[in-house]
Amino acid sequence: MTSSRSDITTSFSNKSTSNFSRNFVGNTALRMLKPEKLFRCLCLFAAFEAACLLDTGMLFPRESSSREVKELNGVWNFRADRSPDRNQGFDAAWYKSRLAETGPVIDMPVPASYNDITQDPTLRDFIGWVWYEREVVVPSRWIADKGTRVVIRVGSAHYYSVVWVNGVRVTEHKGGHLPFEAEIGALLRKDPTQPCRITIAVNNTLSLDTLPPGVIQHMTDHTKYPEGYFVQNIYFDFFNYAGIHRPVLLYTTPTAYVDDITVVTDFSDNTGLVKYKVSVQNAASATFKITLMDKGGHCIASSSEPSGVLKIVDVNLWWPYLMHENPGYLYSLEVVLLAAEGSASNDVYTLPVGIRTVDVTSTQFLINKKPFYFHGVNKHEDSDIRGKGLDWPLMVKDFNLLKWLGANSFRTSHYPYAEEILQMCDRHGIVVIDECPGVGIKDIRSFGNASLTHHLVVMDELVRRDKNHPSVVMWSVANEPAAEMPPADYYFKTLIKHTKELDPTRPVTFITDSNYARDKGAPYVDVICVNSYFSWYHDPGHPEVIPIQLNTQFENWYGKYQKPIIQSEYGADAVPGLHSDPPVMFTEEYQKLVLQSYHNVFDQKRKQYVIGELIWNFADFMTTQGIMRVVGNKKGVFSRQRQPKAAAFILKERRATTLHVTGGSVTEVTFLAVAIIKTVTRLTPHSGLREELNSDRSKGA
Ligand code: BDP
Repeated sequence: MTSSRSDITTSFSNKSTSNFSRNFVGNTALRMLKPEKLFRCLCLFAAFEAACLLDTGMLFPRESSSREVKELNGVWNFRADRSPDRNQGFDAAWYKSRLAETGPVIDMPVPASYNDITQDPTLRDFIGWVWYEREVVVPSRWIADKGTRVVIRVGSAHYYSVVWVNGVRVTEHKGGHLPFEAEIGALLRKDPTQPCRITIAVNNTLSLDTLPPGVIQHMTDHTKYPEGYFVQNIYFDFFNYAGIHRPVLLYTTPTAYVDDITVVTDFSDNTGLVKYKVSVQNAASATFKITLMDKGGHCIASSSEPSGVLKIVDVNLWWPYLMHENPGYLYSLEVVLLAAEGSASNDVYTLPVGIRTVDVTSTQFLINKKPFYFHGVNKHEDSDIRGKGLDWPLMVKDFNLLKWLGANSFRTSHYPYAEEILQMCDRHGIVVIDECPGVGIKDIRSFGNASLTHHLVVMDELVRRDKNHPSVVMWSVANEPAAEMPPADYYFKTLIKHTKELDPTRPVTFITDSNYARDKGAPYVDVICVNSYFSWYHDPGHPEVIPIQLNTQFENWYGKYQKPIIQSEYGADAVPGLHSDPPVMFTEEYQKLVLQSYHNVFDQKRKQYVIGELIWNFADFMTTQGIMRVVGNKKGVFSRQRQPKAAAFILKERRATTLHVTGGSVTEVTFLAVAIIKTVTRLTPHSGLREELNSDRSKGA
């Protein structure tokens, strides 16, 4: 298995070779490179050109000597538009005056989902427009200084948002989970005596071409439903939380400002390379001071070019947690856009930079050219009361629990997580598979042009936001789409190609639960990510089938594609405190047994081509009500309140003994299990397990 590995390595930083020379004329760092290093370096820059397809950047707002940030978190005024067509707010122009002047308002925290904040079930399940408002005191110097740009930024709101400042519409945005912003300085200056009143209307309605998709169903039988009754159908298994989920803030920049930075990193022996590209706005003739600093704040490389290569001698690479004694090493790239003569100020932006490479072979996932095994979890942004709202205590607790578990990675199932979370991953060396909200693409109409066009834009926005995080090692464009449907071929071909054009430096995947022989998207992915729930949705109560079924699953997928495989979901529900021996479904013992049975197979297959295991799920989470869910999904190894179930200790122990062992070099072997698996496999061929599974299973949604 190992002999051919290096021949077929796909380097995700080395793909495109066009158009590089014009970037580098006069680049001293590049001229200093030895000739044999030049080719790789130039290729990397070409990759970069491809990565910069978007017009404007979306840098995380950071304070600096030229930038101020004012957080608008706290209690906002709030009203749900309960009119039959949910349009009263627009008809009566609620944005034109104080919200309290057009009707009653209640207190609503930001950031938070609004659903679980009150005792009102109709607000918990509300579908349609809700209105948020607050007044802000803007520092007078921001207004007085015409050379200051003032920007409003919303970290994320579900799902369609319109923003007004003092009654003037300043921006709108389709889609949750990703940030959007608008410059409002000129507007504020029009009448500096007015307070700054911010109104944000947010609509959580999902349709066939939103991400995730959904369908509004109107119930017209008035013997069964009241007049105007409708429900939102969704095809995903988490509560459809809504509201302003991430911080809203104002920040400033000088008029001429750093709009975007892209970094791509590489290394050779002990020399690191940071290829960077800076783009600016409103600067006719920009001059720069670029400095790369180590952790101690010492300058280790510098340049005065808007793009170039910085060379780091004795580089400290960015390593995953538990793969190195000093994981998550970050340098700081300070970009100073020097003020043109006569203009007020420089712009300063500092970007954390981790130097690492990612490569995929037919059997391995390499980080810094070493095999990496995803000992990970799937998560949700989900907790009591705040729903999907960003919550610092919860975030820090979750990172402590990840480390306690010995987890080195997670997937952002099933949507992009807050940037603040990715920053923690960068710092702690937690590896991320970054997933877009392409979850629940089950209806054939969701493969149409409108859906695809929106999906491409969402990938633009996701890559633009997360491209510089060293922790992000792979993009996932969807979770469990109906990949056997005919239009899935064109859809995934286009989507994955587009994502690779945006970012040739990272592998691309989507998560499948389709039959290996009929999955139309799998040919285009770099890594096969497969979900299965043997002995749960299929053969419920029979964990003894796991070894044969899991083994068959892996052999089938690898046999067809010869690509490395991640078990991207596996698990079983356990209601904390329910016990039974012999184990039965929903008890802690059963959940333990399922995990152990999966692990035995992983430990065989990781010697060949299995490169990771992501438990479903890190913690219990809320879902739509339904006959399959007992106050939410209970597949967490922690409860929703983050207390461990018995299964958490299984993972902790497992990772304490096997974490350092990565693909191809596993030492501990359960020979007996191998023998049993082999025998049984020969006797019973695979029979389209997932199909049966799908027909057996109907979720709450
Ligand atoms: C998988 C889905 C995940 C569900 C899980 C389950 O990807 O969102 O929560 O099943 O049913 O198929 O627990």
